[in-house]
Amino acid sequence: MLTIILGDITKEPVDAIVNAANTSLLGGGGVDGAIHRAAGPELLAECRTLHGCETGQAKITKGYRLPAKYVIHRPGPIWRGGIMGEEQLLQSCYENCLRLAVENGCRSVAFPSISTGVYRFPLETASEIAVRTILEFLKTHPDMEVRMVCFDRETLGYYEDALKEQTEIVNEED
Ligand code: AR6
Repeated sequence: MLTIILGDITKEPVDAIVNAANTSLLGGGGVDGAIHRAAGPELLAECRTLHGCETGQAKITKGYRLPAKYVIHRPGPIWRGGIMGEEQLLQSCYENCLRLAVENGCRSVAFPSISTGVYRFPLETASEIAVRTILEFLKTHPDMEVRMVCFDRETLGYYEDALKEQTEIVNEED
């Protein structure tokens, strides 16, 4: 099941939350900063042992002081006008995180809106890619619970519209 909510991902009591990280894995602003603040210094200490993460890779750590058991760290693509394969990169970002969650026995995963903050990926395209990729994954993992946690109402609106559109497409195909 996919649910779209307004909220703060650091408060989500799920098996894993996804961090829109950068390749250093040593923290930053936005959701990354919020996750590190809420998890405490032990998270940064574990991240230091991972020696970064290339764009295209995802790495998992414990959640420490977070309600979530794990954090999946995944740098999203930086938007460079759409000519650098950003759309495909964003899709693989959601796919990698979901695969890593399954490999670690997670049944519930929460995502932030990856790349649509500092990395400036347009919300309309990002929300369409995220929702389509998650719904595709759920076809083969129907017991998994996936939450998109939007931090502001504008973002929430885009993801809700994308879910509505994708659901209508699926219904038309039936
Ligand atoms: N819960 C849920 N979503 C949040 C939260 C929160 N607590 N805080 C912010 N957001 P961004 P990016 C939303 O910039 O574009 C960092 O410095 C935010 O409103 O965090 O992938 C990293 O270290 C926006 O909708 O991530 C990287 O350097 C969304 O999360 C870089 O930013 C993503 O915004 C990554 O940029």
